[in-house]
Amino acid sequence: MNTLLTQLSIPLPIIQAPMAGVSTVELNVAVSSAGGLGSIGIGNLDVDASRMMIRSVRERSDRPFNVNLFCHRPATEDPVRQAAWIERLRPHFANFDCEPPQSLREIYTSFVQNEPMLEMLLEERPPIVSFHFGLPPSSTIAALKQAGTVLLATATNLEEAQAIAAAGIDAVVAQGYEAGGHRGIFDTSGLDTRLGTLPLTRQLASQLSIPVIAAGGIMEGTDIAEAMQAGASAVQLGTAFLLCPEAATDAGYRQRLQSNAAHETVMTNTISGRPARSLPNVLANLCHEVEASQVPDYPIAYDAGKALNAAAKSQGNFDYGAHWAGQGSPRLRSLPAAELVQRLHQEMTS
Ligand code: FMN
Repeated sequence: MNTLLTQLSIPLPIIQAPMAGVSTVELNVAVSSAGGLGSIGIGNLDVDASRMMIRSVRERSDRPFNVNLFCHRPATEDPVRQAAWIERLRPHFANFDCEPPQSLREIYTSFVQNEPMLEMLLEERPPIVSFHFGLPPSSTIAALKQAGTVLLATATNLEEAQAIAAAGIDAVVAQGYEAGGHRGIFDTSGLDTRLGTLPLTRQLASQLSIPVIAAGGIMEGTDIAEAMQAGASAVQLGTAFLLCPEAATDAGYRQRLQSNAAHETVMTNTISGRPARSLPNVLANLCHEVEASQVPDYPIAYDAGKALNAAAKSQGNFDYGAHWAGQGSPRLRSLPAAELVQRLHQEMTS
């Protein structure tokens, strides 16, 4: 018996990854209605916008859904590094006749120190909450569990997964190096073992007593079957949903996902300040020129990246976007989300 599916109250072992800024209420509802688990990412939103998004999901569906938060170590201000980063980007802004911002700020508040966000969650009581980049304080975990919330958290290695299990989290998302978007690694200054999805899933499933959800490079039903064979109780797919009409993927992003760029994803920290797998573009590729230590902390660097992308996009240039995408991108399918979930289910069982 798959206890995770019982815990999550879903029939299919398919989770649509939370993708802050890209996964919409519509995507969530379509996936949940098809029997998977839809997720919304609120790591980039303030309390009011998060509450509205949760309520909007509830108005459209009575299915379970997942709400995802960022638990990164709060950024350390470094005025010298930040000023140098602004200067490095100045010529790129000049390409669009724009001045860079005079200073950069921490654009997202980490959930590890966001008491009002916790209060909102305790009031709204979403059925499932997941954490990326680390864990919140144990008092926060206890309060959410007390409210009956099922908790999930991302791990990229065994040590993180063991910390997640020890903290009382219900299931771990095993995020392989293939995965699109931000790497959930807790400490970006430490060693990154860069384990692929299947080896990581096997390792965690054999070492932990909590269920494992495999994430990274899963695009087709056969990938799901393989991940389950490796010990996963469910899978989490992000990139696979990027071309769904319900996703907020913009036109430039969609176009690049369907180009040769999809074959050349890069793990870069120059867009946001944290390693993330992206389609190659001018901003992503800066990681080949600079030392990681030259890039401001996450999400301070993201403030500059977003400003530069806005300047470029306003002139029809898509070379500076946060075009997160996994190694599975060349196998992307452009289908409505419910149809994609049905197709994945058929493929995994045939
Ligand atoms: N994971 C999170 O926990 N929170 C996020 O907000 C988030 N945003 C993402 C945005 C995009 C566009 C993508 C592609 C992934 C994002 N991820 C996020 C990572 C996913 O949770 C998941 O680990 C990843 O998508 C799995 O690999 P795949 O993209 O190859 O399916």
